[in-house]
Amino acid sequence: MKRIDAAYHVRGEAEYVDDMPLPGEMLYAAVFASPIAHGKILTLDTNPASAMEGVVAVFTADDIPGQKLWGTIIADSPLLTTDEVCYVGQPVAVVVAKTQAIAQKAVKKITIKLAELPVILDPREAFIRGHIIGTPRTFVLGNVDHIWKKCHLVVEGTCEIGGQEHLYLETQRTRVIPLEGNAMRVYSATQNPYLTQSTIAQMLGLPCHQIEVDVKRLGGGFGGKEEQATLWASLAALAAWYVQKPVELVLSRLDDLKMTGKRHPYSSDFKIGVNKQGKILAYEAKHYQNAGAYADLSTAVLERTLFHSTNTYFIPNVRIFGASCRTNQAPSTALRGFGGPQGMFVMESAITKVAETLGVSREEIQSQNLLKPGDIFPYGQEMEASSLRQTWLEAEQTYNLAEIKQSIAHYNRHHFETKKGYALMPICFGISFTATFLNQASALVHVYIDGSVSISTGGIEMGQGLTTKLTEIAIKAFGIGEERIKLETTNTTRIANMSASAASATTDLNGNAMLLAIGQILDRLRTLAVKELGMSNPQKITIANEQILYAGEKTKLTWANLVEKAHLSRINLSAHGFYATPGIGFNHAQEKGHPFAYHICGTAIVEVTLDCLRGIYVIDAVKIVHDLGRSLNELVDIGQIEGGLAQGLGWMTIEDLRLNAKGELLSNNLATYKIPDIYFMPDQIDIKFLTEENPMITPYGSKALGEPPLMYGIGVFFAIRQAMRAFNSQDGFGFISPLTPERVLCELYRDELQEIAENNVTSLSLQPSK
Ligand code: MTE
Ligand code: LUZ
Ligand code: MOS
Repeated sequence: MKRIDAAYHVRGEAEYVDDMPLPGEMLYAAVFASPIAHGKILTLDTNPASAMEGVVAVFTADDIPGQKLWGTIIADSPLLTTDEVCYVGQPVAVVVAKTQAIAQKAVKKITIKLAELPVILDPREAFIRGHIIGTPRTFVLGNVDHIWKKCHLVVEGTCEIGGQEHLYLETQRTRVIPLEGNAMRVYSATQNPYLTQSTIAQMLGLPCHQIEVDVKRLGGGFGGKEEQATLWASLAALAAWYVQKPVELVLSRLDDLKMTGKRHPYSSDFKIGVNKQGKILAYEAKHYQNAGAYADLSTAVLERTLFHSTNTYFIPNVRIFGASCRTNQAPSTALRGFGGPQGMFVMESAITKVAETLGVSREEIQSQNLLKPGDIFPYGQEMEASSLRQTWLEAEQTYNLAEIKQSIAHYNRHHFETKKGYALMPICFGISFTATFLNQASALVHVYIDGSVSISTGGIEMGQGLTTKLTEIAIKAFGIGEERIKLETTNTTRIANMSASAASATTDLNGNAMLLAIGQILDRLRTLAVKELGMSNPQKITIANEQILYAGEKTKLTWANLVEKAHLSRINLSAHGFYATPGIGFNHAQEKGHPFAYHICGTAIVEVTLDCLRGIYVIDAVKIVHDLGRSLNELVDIGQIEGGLAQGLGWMTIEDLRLNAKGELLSNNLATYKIPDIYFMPDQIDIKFLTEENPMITPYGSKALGEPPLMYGIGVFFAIRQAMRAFNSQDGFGFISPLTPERVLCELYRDELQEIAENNVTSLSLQPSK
């Protein structure tokens, strides 16, 4: 089956918030935001804005009748701030005007006087000062302290890991329509309709049932609309509530870049000990997470960092520490991988340092420490997946690793100014929200008398192909044609209390809820069918190609006439399904449990060529073996793998978020923040799937897929590093991401650059150090 919305996208017919028919008299909101990263507000003058022709109203925190703070985990974030500003771009006031242009002009007329306060951007500094969100966490397995002295080699190091911008195509956007009786309908580009509903209700002091949130699809979310769409929706709702007219709030790209949070930067320490054979005996990591100014999802992101801190390796003695550190930048938030990639990067860095110190290949260390089924993760769960080693071996064999290594060695012997490198990147990613209660979903299914089907779930289509996958599931479950099935918008009046569409679990959760609803309807239809056919066993009824079969044999009944008969027999053709993932849980006091329903595994080989005179590199190939389970739609899945990979490669290499010391974002537009394009992507992307059915309860043996492929991209860092070492074998390249061409150059010629700096040299012939 083709992707359901492909044709709409290609024809430009796909509806987003902006494509909804304009209501009469729509007003536009714009946000006045803090110009500095930290300060006390002395005075705020909104009068010049209010006085402008075309301005309808200006709102500040004083106008919020209900709760002024919001946040899923810790409600510490002001919707509009009053006394203090804590990051550049923090909302202070909302202007509502007749046009977007007037609203934006009016924002510029607002004046604010601030007394500047110290700006902290470094998570370690925040940690030392005790600016910590939630409580630091420590996962322990075995006892590292007893083991260090028994190790053949112990190495230590530090990683600096950059953030990442989501760069969804559709910027944050909400349109709010007031309805009769103090109700409101909210069209919002959010991954989290219930959070939007409940936050608006609490802000206005209304019951949730007064707020209806409706989402057709997003122009990308990538985690950036899991928590943070809520703020903009709430501000639009506040305005619409007061003026009782439709109000739209949309962030321009530049405002979106400046005002919204990004992937968490981390500063981490590692210590790793191995025996003579390279078996890892002990591993310790300390993660200082740059959480930004408010809690947002940071403590959950940190938790996932801890869960994935040993990546694909079994290590008998482990201690992982992590702290969410409050800094003066926009609150860091969910981004594909949700802290997992950071934990895995540090682990891979530690292994790299071991391999470099011992003078062996990375994969020699990696391969002998791979998790086997039954191995224990530091968080107490047993590894259940048997496919990890299989993906590793298949990657080695299918892509002929021996030959790749040989040809790279050969190339490097015969080239001086360009060098090649490769890296293997195995991944293991836990599927389930780590907050167990979020692993629930519901679905509402109606069969109409004409045999057509309407399906609502709590899942959000954000480009990941959810609609296509849910349709595939419904087709299979009902045994009817695609044209019979319609996936409705995601709406809080049809589906209550949904979790965010996130954690790669949207199809698993919502698909299972939908199957439970469909199952109820099918049970009723089967009972009717045996009656109609004069048969006895409803279990023998199946439906295929819209034909009703009994024991596999065609009967006189079709889908269409069975449904019609059901209606005439007063049989309920609607059902609500509810699903909660069984068997998961976590004990926070002990930091042990079974948080994940299952794990996703795979292995990638990344190959690069580095121009050692310029620092620029080409990603030659990425070759992946991925355990996909039974695919619901292979085209969608390939798209997710390639897209996730692109995002991972970009995070590690060219996506360079820069703030100055005042906390102002320097990479604040698409000329200074570069993401991978078609030319940056490797010419060769090979993907091989393992297709064993998922033994866990998922729709038709499928496996979750959305986030894991991003983590294959981590390999590129170590492939480039290897090429760097082929040119300049000095020790002491940093584990600092992103590894931009500029950074590569600075690292390759560190000694020369230092000489320039120290001796005020004006010209220098660049030579590799050794
Ligand atoms: N793919 C597209 N095209 N757009 C997106 O916004 N989000 C990613 C991933 N793939 C995203 C995407 C993220 S962060 C997640 S958690 C999953 O999709 C969410 O969808 P799923 O649960 O259905 O995999
Ligand atoms: N969101 C969340 C997530 O709330 N909990 C999670 O565990 C998670 N994991 C990945 C992405 N988003
Ligand atoms: Mo994805 S980071 O779980 O939205």
